[in-house]
Amino acid sequence: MKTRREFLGAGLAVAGLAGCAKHLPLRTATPVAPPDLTTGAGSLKAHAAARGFLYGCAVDVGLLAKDEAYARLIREQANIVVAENAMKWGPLRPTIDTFHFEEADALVAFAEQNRMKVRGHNLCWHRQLPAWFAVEATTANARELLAAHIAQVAGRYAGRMHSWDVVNEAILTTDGRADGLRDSPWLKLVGPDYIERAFQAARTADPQALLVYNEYGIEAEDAASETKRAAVTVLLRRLKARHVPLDAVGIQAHLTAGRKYGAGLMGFIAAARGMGLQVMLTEMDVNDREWPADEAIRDGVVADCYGGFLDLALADPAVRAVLTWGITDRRTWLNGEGARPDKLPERCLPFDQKDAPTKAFFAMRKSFDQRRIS
Ligand code: 9MR
Repeated sequence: MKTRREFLGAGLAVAGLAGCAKHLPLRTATPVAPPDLTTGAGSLKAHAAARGFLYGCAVDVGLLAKDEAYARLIREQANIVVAENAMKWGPLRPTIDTFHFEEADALVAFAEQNRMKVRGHNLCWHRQLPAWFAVEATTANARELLAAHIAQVAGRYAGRMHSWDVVNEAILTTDGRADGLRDSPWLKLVGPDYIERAFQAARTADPQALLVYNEYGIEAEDAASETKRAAVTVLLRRLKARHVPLDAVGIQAHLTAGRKYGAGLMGFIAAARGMGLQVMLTEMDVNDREWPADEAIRDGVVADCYGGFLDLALADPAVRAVLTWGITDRRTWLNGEGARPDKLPERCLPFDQKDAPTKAFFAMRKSFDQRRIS
């Protein structure tokens, strides 16, 4: 992919080689190079902004530091970023009293230098807890550990964050509890009110950031998603009824090409809107692992899935941000956890292994353009 500048540069070089362009009759003037249609005014962020919402992506902060092409792609396309891992407990806090803020700080600095917004992910989750947690967190200290962690981490970036995923993935109905809560370490150590404690601590630490409950597995038209959506809706209602400082719900949107998305998703978004919540698609990608190796087939179904899902979700004005979980197929979690049986790399993001825009990029942009603005 040539950048706009490279294209313009190439055009000027051609004009220079042709020489004396000003003496040529207008009809035969050196043709101007075609505009680069996927950056600048053609970027995902520009098309999203024109329809009143944000587009961005999760960032591998280690890669950002050493790979200029990756950094450029993010600068060109995103106006909001989130650390894929750097702000989680595990990477951030290798011992109970040591914090490694370098990568998290670097992402916030990158965003500010490039006038992007930043999301924080996340303050309370059952995964990627540091190894010491299982040994040192107890029913006696867990409340204070959670509150102090949130005060320190959200407090460090106070006033600079667009939003924080305060609690991530707290519902798992198959754990069998009547309230649908996942049997997580936080539930075991603090009790079911760990969720509202986390939100209260986050509001105190950063009164400006939007506070988000973020969840997966609530997107599809199937029984498992329906059950989980119902449980998440009950949780959100309960938090609102108790005046917990909750501003938004994040729908992760890890999608599967070929699966049906529809009325259930729309009902969930409308219910959130009815509670006064914003909605963000926080981790969108489309896995192609149920499809054969043929690349044209995979690219087609992945693009259709992006387009169809975004056409649905963006029809609701509560949806204010769309983030993909990565931006180039060079860096996706989908080649690790639950990779394709044939181990071929997934073709799941708006840019391919060579950082060229995929069919999914164009499908996304088309859906963005179709959004009605009120
Ligand atoms: O993409 C992340 C991957 O690099 C980590 O190894 C993994 C560890 O659990 O987490 C991935 O991100 C997850 C996100 O934090 C929460 N929602 C699901 C994402 C994919 O697993």
